[in-house]
Amino acid sequence: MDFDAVTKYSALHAKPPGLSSQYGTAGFRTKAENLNHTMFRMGLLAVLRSKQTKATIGVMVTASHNPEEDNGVKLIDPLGEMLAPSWEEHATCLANAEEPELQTVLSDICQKEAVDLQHNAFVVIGRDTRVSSKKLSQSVIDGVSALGGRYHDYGLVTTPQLHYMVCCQNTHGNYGTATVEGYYQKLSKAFMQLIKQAVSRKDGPMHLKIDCANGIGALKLKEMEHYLPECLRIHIDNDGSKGKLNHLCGADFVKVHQKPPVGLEMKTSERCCSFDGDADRIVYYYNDTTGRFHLLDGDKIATLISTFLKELLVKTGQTLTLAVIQTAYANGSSTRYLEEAMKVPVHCAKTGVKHLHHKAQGFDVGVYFEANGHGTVLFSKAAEEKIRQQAEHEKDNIKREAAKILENTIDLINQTVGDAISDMLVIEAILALKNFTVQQWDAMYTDLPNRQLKVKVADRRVIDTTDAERRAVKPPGLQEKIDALVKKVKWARAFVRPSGTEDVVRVYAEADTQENADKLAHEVSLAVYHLAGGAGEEPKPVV
Ligand code: 16G
Ligand code: MG
Repeated sequence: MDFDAVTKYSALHAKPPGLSSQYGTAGFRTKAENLNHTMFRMGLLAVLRSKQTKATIGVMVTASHNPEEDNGVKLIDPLGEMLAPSWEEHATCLANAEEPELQTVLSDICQKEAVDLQHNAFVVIGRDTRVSSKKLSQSVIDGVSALGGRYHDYGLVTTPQLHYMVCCQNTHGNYGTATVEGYYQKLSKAFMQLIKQAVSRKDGPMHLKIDCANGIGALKLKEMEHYLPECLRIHIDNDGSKGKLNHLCGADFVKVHQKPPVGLEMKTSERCCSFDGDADRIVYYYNDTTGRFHLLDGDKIATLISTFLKELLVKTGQTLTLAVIQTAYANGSSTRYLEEAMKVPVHCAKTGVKHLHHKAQGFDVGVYFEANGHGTVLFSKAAEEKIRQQAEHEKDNIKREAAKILENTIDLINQTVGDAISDMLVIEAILALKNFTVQQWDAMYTDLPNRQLKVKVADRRVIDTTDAERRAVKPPGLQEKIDALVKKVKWARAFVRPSGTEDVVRVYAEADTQENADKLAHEVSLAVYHLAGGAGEEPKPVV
């Protein structure tokens, strides 16, 4: 390893002494002005990871739904999945090493992970539309070059597009062609195959309004529009020409505030959706005839997709395992509907894509979605093979047709990670095939009213949880207090967890009425404030 080159280049991306950060749930995320050294070092780390795995590694520069001033970076592992947890620790060590320690930390990683320094490294890089992203991705490139790695800069891409590229590169084109055109072609072809049947019985085109959070999703959708069939008319709003990134818009805003984004004009019953800033989340919504806003979040999406897949699996006669993976944030109604009405097994994972993804890998067909709209479907290799075989060779017409629909669904889904563009096309195809309006989809079950709050505490690590974050084991007395509060309210459920992306404790409560959910969330917030070292003012009731 040419340490001299590393030292020389590192001086150009020097770490401000004392500054420390952590590779969190979705990589590093902080003010863009403090990220130069982190980016350079993640370029270095990507080279080491590439040499160790003997595969292409991805580096994405984005801070997703955070405000424009922030930025962030995450590494993508060989099959397009999140970076392995042991390497997250290396990432944190490397990012926090003071300049003179840099070489030692790099050597330690090489030794611990038995990195073959002779092996060539290849890194692919992508970035979102933030003003700071261009320069920061250049810092990543400098890091890759300092260690003699080769790279390809995909420039402006959505996060899931870069995950897709990594998977394509490492499967030698089996997953798809590693270009944005390859991505558009793969998805649009599968989409057209899927909706063929539906189109013949539809009267007019399907219309969908899309709030792109003034982010990368708008650019990429505009490119993709030319590949999509006439029957799907998309109307892109918040395309970045006027508004600020993620400001009063985007999937996170709509989900948290349970109201429509600014910058999108919604007519009664019109089907609309929102992407987040890097287009890996999506939520749907509409206004009913009384003007009431209805949100169809990740839980509703998981329900629609898993119901569709289950019906098809039954038709094929294949005995494949299907499960839905949710987090503690999943609305209680969705879990009940899936288990009781649909007879689909549901599992709960800790918050964060990597946890859900990992759990979903344990099934032939694993549907995972966070309530916030991040999710996808994983098909085991064996299941995929069986379905493709059946689609080609099955004699029974009904079974073969069902297998073909499944096959096209597999090709339409981005199995590497949640993908707003891919998820949107899957949802549109399912609605068309089932001849469902957004209202019919919404009516599958009714969400329990719920409320999310944040509480500031001196140190959020005093809270420790178990049972996929549904119960607090620390500080003493907190869970007992929550249990007592929950007991008083009908259909209630509540939990608290330290955020992995912000310096706060998150509180979730659901109950029979909005009033009760708000009250319960507030009371639980007070319990956190008093038992877990609350900072600043006492939490106020929800108004
Ligand atoms: C990140 C995660 C998301 C999770 C959220 C929770 C990825 C790619 N993203 O955005 O899955 O829901 O963090 O944030 O893993 P919190 O810990 O602040 O509640
Ligand atoms: Mg995102």
